[in-house]
Amino acid sequence: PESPLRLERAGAVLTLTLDRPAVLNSLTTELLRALFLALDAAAEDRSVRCVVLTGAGRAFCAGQDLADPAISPPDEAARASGAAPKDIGHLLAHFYRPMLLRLRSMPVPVIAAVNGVAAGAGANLALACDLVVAAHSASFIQAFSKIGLVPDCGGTWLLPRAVGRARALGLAMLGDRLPAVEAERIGLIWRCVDDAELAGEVGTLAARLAAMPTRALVETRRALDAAQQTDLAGALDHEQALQRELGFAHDYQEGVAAFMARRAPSFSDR
Ligand code: T3D
Repeated sequence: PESPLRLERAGAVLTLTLDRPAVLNSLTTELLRALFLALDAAAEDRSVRCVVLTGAGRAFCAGQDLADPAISPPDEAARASGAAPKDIGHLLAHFYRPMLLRLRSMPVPVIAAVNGVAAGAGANLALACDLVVAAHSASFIQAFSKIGLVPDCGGTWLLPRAVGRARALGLAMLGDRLPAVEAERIGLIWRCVDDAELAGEVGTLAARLAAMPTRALVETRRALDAAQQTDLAGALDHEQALQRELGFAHDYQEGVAAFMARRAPSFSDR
């Protein structure tokens, strides 16, 4: 059977495409595992310097596949014969959690190219990426409350940090469709671009990030996340330690040398 995840390489950029367009690229355990393994392999492959995550067809991702036979609730007949209801906690622990932690700790920048609707876990998967670029026709839906659940895939952590408690609660409780242009306006995503320009804009951005000092970019993500849990003095200490470490690295030497010589730098640390 064909893989639900498509992998494409262009130079140092790896594009991962969620590829189940008939069901809006909703996530099965098979797709979640494929995503984890692809991210893990990319993390090991030093020739990869940027990852792009996108969806095939008209959607980015409609979240958990609510009909995945691997986790579907028992039907009436099965329930009558004593089958247990599905254990969503198990699904999260074994498939979502490892995938999301793998994504957030990638040693390279990750771009979400949100080509269409991103709902439920699909929305929070996109928002967990470093830079989120969405097509004008795309939208974000915290669909969880509509089926009696709370935001998962890191949503409870990400949303209030990104847009504040008031907006996070509005989005998560109501589960309304948030158009990409609004998502950009409230600072939930990096950019909203014309549909026809999404692929080109993301390609340019990915190539640009791939040519940048990867280690510095990744430490920037980590430092910003870590700073959420500390006071100013703690953040200053962390900045100082990182700057010290990066100051000994090749990319810094190269960056300064290139600036002085008025030439383009050639970064290689990862
Ligand atoms: O197991 C658990 O519950 C664990 C939970 C984990 C976290 C979650 O992700 S919970 C949230 C799950 N996702 C949703 O609740 C979203 C469900 N989808 C929708 O609300 C709508 O599809 C959209 C708003 C995203 C898009 O609407 P629309 O009108 O553009 O498309 P559609 O007609 O609803 O969907 C097209 C097809 O995709 C359709 O199949 P069909 O009728 O053509 O055969 C639809 O059933 C299928 N589809 C869409 N989303 C899912 C799905 N199939 C399975 N699972 C889905 N999540």
